[in-house]
Amino acid sequence: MNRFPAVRGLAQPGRTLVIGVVNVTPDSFSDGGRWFDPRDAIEHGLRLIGEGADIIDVGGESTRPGAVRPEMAEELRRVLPVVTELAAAGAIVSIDTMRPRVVQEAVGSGARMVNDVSGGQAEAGMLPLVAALQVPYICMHWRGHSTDMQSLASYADVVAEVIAELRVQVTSALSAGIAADRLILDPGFGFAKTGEHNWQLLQRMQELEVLELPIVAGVSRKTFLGTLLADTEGRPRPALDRDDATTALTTLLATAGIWGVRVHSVRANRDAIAVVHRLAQRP
Ligand code: PMM
Repeated sequence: MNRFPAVRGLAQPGRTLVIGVVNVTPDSFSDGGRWFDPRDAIEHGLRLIGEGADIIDVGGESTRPGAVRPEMAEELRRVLPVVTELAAAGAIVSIDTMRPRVVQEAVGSGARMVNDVSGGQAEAGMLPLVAALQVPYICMHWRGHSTDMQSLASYADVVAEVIAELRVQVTSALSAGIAADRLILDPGFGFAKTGEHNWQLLQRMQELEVLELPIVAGVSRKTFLGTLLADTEGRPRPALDRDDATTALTTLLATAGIWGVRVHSVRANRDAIAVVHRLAQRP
């Protein structure tokens, strides 16, 4: 899958990059509340850097299905101290937000990259701002806010439609002035997608290559893995016990040449990528 293309502004180590997640939220499905205190979030981010994360993605808004959006002031209060400290410690920090104002302040505090799950669709000011700031931009496939996104999970062919809709989002990003070599695409696992849609996207990830841009995947601990690993009574596996399945997917995606993975458990995923990378070396 377009084997590790370089993104301007980021190092390219010749393998799949690891983006470590720090959710400064009370309600994320995967780790909700664990890093809500900024001091805990900073400590956690530093730990992920120690485990080999290439990028730390800091977010202050939960996007779990049905989540209520925080006020902007609250989002800023959550993320800015964490961005400031992790950037000061030398990390490449990505800000996970749909709000231009949060991007502006986070970049002012040291963030060097933007991860916008709405891919520029939530707020009109986002794309021109990212263009002006000249930072790498993760543009995710998105159909609507988390409050009602599951009702938007309807496709005749999920892969073809995600590609077509991402193409429109890319055109908007380029017309706003974002350089093509700063764009990274994400099919948006779980965002307006059922588990079945996620599996189809994973089975046909290679088709996203037609977009000719680096691809990142965020499957870590997501609900479809909980469903896959349900117990004999049909109870889904809890989010914190889905890391082995996440690592299995990382191994497969890295083997296929994906640019990056966004994960909670950095060490296991980084180790899997090291194995894939070593196996690919030929004498
Ligand atoms: N998933 C979540 C949040 N941010 N960003 C990108 N680019 N891709 C994703 O799949 C993604 C994201 C939700 O998961 P979390 O609550 O575990 O952070």
